[in-house]
Formats: sequence, C-alpha cells, structure tokens
Amino acid sequence: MVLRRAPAPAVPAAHGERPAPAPRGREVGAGLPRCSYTDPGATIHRDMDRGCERGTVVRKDQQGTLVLPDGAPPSLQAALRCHVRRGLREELARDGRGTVVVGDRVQFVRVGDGRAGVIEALEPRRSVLLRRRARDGHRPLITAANVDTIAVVVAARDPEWKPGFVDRVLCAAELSEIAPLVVLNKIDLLEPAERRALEELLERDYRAIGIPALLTSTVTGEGIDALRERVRGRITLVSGPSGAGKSSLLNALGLEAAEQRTAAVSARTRKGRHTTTSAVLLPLREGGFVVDTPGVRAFGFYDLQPGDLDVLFREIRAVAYDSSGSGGEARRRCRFADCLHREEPGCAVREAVAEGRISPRRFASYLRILESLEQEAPPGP
Ligand SMILES: Nc1nc2c(ncn2[C@@H]2O[C@H](COP(=O)(O)OP(=O)(O)O)[C@@H](O)[C@H]2O)c(=O)[nH]1
Ligand SMILES: [Mg+2]
Ligand SMILES: [Zn+2]
Repeated sequence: MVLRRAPAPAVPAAHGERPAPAPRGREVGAGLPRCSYTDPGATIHRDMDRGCERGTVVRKDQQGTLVLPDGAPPSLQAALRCHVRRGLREELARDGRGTVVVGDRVQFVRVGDGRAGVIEALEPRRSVLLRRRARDGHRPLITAANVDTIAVVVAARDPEWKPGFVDRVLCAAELSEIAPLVVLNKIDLLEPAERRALEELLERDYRAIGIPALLTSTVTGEGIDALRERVRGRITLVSGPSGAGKSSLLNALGLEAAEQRTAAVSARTRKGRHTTTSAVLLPLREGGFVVDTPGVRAFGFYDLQPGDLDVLFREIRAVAYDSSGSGGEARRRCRFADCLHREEPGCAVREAVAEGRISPRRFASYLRILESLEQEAPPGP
C-alpha cells in the first residue's frame, strides 16, 4: 500500500455535508495517517482596532458559547456568554470548520452591560479532536480544538490499570497529532519491588519511544510539580477511568473543586442524564486549561481503517514502513504490502517483536485494537 497525505478538507464539517467516504487502501500521511483535518486558513476579518477582544471558548451549551477573555481571572465565573455572528456561522459551515468548539481561540465584541458578547472571528486551529456522530457513524464532529496534550491517567493500583486502555488513548493522540502523556497515579500504593517493575515497563514501553510517563501521588505529592510543568499554559485533555484520581490530581494542581463541580453539572441535563459530549475547559491558575473526560469515546478513532492502525503505534510504524522513497511515500517493509502483521509470512513487525525491538505487550495491544477495529468497520468493497 502506498501511503500519502489525505486530501485536506474531506473530513470535518460539524454540521456540513457528509464527507466522501475514504477510499479503501486509503491514502494517509507521508507514512503517517492522522486526522485528515487541515484548517482552511481562517481569515481574521476583525481586529483589535474595532474593539474586538480575544478569548478562549471554555464551554458550549444550549444557551450559547462561553468565552473566557484573555487576561480575565482563571475561572468559569469570569466567562462571557456569547453568540456567534451569523455571517461567521455560515462561513464556518461552508468552509469545513463546522462550528465554534471548546478550545477555539476567538475574537469577540462585548454587548449589553459587557457581560455578554458576539463572536466575530475564529483563529486558526492548531489541532482538532474528531468524534463519530452517535446517530450515524460516518459524520464526524469536532469536539475540541487546540488541545496540546492528551494525558492518560491511570492508577498504579486500585483500580488496576489496563495497559490496553492506555495504548488506545495513545493511538487517539497519534491520530490527531497531539502530544501524549502517560500518568501513573497512586504510586504511593506500590511496594518498592512493584514500583521498580513499573518503572521498567514505563521506560521500555513508553519513554524509550518518546512518550513521556510520570509517576504521581496526590498523597505524597510526588510528581505533581512535574505534572504542573507539563500542563502550564497549554490545553491538556485528561482521560482515564473513574477512580484513577483525575479529580484529585486536578485539585493538587490548584483547580478548585467548585470549578470542577460546576463543569460536571453543566455536562448533565436537568433530568440528571449526561448530555452528548459537551466538554468543559477548566482554567488553571498558572495559565492553560484542562479538560476532564471519562474515556476515549470523546475522541474515538474517526474513520480509521484496520490497515492504518500500525501507523498509530510509533515503534511499529518505524519498523513497518520505509519512507526513504521519493515523494514522501511510505511503503511497508513486510512481504505483503497490506500486511496486518498477524499471521502473514515475511512480516517485518513480528520479526522485530521476536528480536525484542518492539515490546510484546505493546504488540499485543496492537492486535487487540486491530480486532476491535475490524468488528467496527463495515466490510470494504
Ligand atoms: N492512595 C492514593 N489514593 C488516591 C490518589 N489520588 C486519588 N486517590 C483516591 O482515589 C479515589 C478516586 O479519586 P478521584 O480523584 O475521585 O478519581 P477520578 O474518578 O479519576 O476523578 C479517591 O478516594 C481518592 O482519594 C493517590 O495518589 N494515592
Ligand atoms: Mg473525577
Ligand atoms: Zn507485517
């Protein structure tokens, strides 16, 4: 299979046309697939001279869009309720940017008593998270923009962490070209020998391939400063199973519990049920935001074909593809061009696993995710 960067705006119209289905044996990035979103290069038509201020979209709900102005106190209370100027709404729907989402950088003008505003312009996005639309699996939604880091938080024990879950989140980060971070919390619960074994695993499976991994404890305070350094001034999406200690870590970072509760309530309907996926950006004191989300559902593998999964495991990608060819094309090194690295003879990836160049545990994750993708994906033509 020849891999090539996917044509740009084929994908994410939040309320736009259904995008054309990706061709089979699809073209993906120069050896790297990724979420085929390219910002249509937003033109910023308003400017500060005309009284516009800049801010970050921290929440969306039925009543509108909450924007935290730059320089305002880091609290949801300081956000302004805004609506999007109709002309801009139409432009976004037309050009494939969809709608304004949390994380978006916007320019707005204040109206009324200055506690409300109108969004006039959307600044170019650094990244987007895509999610399948629940009702029809094909149309993607942009759920958040400008996320800098996807942090997967699990407990070293209690509840037992599932490496497969971590690897799935890491794949989602690769797909969106967002920096990953692994956080092993509750490290205080491990005996010294268990801790050493965990350190070895993190070193071999993550740090060795360039994925940072932190050990933290909200009880002893270990690793909290390192985590603070990682989230400062950035937008960090925090993902992890319930009980891993996400809320406790956010508290340790100085995020007031009240803010967190406000966000949690806003994500429920009046009947107490969760609304769709309205993520909330929680402003941090030292700058930046965190988004707390329960799982990978919020940013599932939009439009990922089983044959592209190997690209999302960076150490498998490094072995499976030879991108020395011209034109940025990448070819599989395995005997079969469409090798899924399962039973096929002449497989470069399985050879690397056998020789210890790829972690058997990561490879097992690959196989499990591959299987789940095959169950989700409709059979190709
Ligand atoms: N021993 C220990 N317990 C922790 C740590 N962090 C959180 N917990 C406890 O784990 C439970 C779940 O924490 P919580 O922050 O609510 O997890 P969340 O569901 O991921 O938000 C709570 O009882 C916390 O007190 C830690 O680092 N060490
Ligand atoms: Mg929580
Ligand atoms: Zn192979």
